[in-house]
Amino acid sequence: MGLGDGKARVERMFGFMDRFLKNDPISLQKDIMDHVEYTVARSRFSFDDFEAYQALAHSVRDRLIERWHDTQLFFKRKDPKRIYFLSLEYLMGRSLSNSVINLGIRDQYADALTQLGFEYEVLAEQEGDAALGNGGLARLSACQMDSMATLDYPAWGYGLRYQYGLFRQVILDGYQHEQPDFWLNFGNPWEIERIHVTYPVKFYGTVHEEDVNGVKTQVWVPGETVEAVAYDNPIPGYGTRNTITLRLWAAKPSDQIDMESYNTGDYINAVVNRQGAESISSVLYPDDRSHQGKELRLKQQYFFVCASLQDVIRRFKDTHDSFDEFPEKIALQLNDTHPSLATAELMRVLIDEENLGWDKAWNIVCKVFSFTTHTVAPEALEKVPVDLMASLLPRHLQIIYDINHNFIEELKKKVGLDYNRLSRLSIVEEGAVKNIRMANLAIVCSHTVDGVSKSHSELLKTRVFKDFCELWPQKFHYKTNGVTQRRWLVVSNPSLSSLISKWLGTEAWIRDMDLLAGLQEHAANTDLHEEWNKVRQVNKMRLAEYIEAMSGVKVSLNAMFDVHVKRIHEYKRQFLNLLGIIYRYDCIKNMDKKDKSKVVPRVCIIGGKAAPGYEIAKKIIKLCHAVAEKINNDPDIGDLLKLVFIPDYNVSVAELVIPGADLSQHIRSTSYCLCMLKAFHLMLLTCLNFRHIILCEFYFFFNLFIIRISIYLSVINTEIWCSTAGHEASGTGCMKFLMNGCLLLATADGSTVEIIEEIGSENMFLFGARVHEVPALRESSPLKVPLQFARVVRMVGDGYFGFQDYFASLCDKVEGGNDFYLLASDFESYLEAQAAADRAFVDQEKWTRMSILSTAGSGRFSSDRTIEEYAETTWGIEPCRCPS
Ligand code: B1H
Repeated sequence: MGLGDGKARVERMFGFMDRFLKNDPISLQKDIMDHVEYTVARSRFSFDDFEAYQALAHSVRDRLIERWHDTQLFFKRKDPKRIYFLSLEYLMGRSLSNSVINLGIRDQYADALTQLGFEYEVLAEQEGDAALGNGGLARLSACQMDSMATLDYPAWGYGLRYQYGLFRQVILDGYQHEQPDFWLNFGNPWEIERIHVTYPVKFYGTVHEEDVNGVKTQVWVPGETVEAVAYDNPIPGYGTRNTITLRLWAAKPSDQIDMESYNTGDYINAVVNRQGAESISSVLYPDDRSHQGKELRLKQQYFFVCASLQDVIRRFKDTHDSFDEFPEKIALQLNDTHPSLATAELMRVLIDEENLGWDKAWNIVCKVFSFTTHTVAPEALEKVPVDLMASLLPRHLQIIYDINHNFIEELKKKVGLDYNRLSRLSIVEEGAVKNIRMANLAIVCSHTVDGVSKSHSELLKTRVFKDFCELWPQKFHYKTNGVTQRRWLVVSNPSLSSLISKWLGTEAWIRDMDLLAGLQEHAANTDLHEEWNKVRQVNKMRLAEYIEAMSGVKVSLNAMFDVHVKRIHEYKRQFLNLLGIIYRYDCIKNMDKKDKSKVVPRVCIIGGKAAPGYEIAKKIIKLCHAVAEKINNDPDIGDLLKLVFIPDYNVSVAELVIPGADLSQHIRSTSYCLCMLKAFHLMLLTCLNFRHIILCEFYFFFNLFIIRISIYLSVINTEIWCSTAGHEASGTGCMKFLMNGCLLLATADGSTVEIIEEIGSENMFLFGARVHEVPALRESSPLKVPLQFARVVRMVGDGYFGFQDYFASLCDKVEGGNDFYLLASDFESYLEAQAAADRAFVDQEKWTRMSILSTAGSGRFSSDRTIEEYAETTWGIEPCRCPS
């Protein structure tokens, strides 16, 4: 017999309130052991570390669920304006340590486990990473979720539950190999499958016009239906009961059975074809920024926005009768262009399903969307071929055309018949292949467009979205990225965190990072120096052990740990780092004994994944191994220089590496103009296929001008530099190192510009051209390739490290005027910055002061600050704190 209905049932349920879980060691032990027996289904007399981890994770999950239910109920009752964050990627890493820290029960768990005969740290290490994203953009989403929960915002994250996350990197003989990431194979205690929360998502088919009550109506008859199933990941805030939801969608075959295929007698094939639906959420695309035109990628994008919007609208309709209130209650954030189909989808739902009519629907759409762009290069902006859109989403294509038509008509009233300008602003790109420009769609439909750093914002205004910024200057803003100090200090560097709290006399900085500035007044205190160095040395020891376990290389703790970890990309210039290491090796090799005694010992650590199809990036990884092989086995070098590659760099490896770094490199190229030149050439090629007469005439004259400039630049072999306009929109790795007291060796672009403002250039090692040097550089043509640079490149090219043929194309990239990322011209200033780092390192007092000032100046780079700015100026939402 059930509990009955209605009020009686609720009252009966409240009778169970005292069942809330307790956090004393005995209760925790009992819960863990219950999970060993009933969830993991192992005997309590025989279970291993992984099974203990699973039981532990489930007991933490129970506590998360309690808070999560309370929070969701509270939000429902209060009905505040909500933010829905749409992102195709989240790099969550591990959840256990983060959860127990945010729940405030880490020490209780550690005690409980000790009494059971287990070590908390050992069990925490059992967890694999959730790697549903590529790099900076995806980790940013994860950090921002943590901040939204901590700051009590009524927020939901939406994304895709990929069956396979980012590939695992395996190194064999120094070459990268990719293996699938079977992250769900052993279950995932951090998610809750919501089998009752499912929505149909439709694709393909045709659109025809029908007369409905005298009104001409477009009717979409889709050809395929797939079911989206929700998986909820509770995200706990720190210092609050609030626990928000990251809802990820998995694709399942639809229940709507296609009887015809079954009736044809081909039962087996009919069943197998149904399973094909699951491929939509099967795999994360590795970022090589070239998914354009891929049907599955577009399907993923639509699948996730369609399911998310159905969910948002269903929740809204639960408590509201009219759509008039929609914009007051809902903010939808587009994380880059990947979810920008949500704009057309919301239009479709409001017009075709809710019958609001175009004007009302458009009015709502324009008020709810905001868009963050993470892109620097115009040619990297996402485009979808019209043909593909027409086949997969025919109704959406119509809507996009209508949005564009209205926009262009309005534009004509404003700017007249300036066809060149109209064509640049248009959502539809004309040409041999017609494309939908997803960024233009997102901008036209959003009330606010944000960049991710101050310098990125300049770039948006002056280059990437110049036309749009001139048209709608009030729309464009920026919110400098940040990272969460909970993950990147409290979880990953507990001893430094305790030390900071001790010297500040409070733990309040964990929710208010600006308080770290209080360390400045102790920056010269010798007691703090001693404690600071002790903590840092222990972290270096942990990293050294890891290096030895991974690569067999023993490293000296007296050496400077110089770390360069991020995705491998030419613009991130790991090759420049390697050439610098070769130069250092060559110098040491040619030194006499006396000079050798003055060398500051270094351990150079490089890590990162190359996109599977990115040949040059893969060669850089191989070169790193080839150079390491030579250096690490050279008896003339000993501990003066070591080079190690850390395989399969991911969030949990970062948590170990970052606290152990003395110096970290953020040395991306700051040249932008050459990139523009490439874009102009692309435009030229596009123009050759242009059918539109007026545009073609314009492009003809325009391109004559461009060709002349190109020839001029290549003849005089000069590069135009502009250090505020780089290849990195922001960069967030540097912020994690900064807050851990690691010194930065960097170029002045992206977020580094703002780090300089916070800690001063005297506390970093900067190199590369600066803004005020640009005019002089323009005149100093032709630029000479430094001799040392030519020499080290030749060492690689001539086979000093073996694999001569294999590395030839890598050398070609920087020799003979092909040096697109300006390695040669930055080489001397790079070596000078490295030498300055050496000098500072031997002056321990100076180094420690710089290290403390780095942490002290990192307050601005908390994602809490970023999220507060979004909440106040873009989303218009207020905190909604669930009572404890
Ligand atoms: C960033 C991406 C990105 N910008 C396409 N753009 C992708 C683009 O799989 N894809 O198709 C994946 C990722 N990622 C990064 O965002 C910027 O390069 C960084 O500078 C920035 O710090 C980060 C977060 O804003």
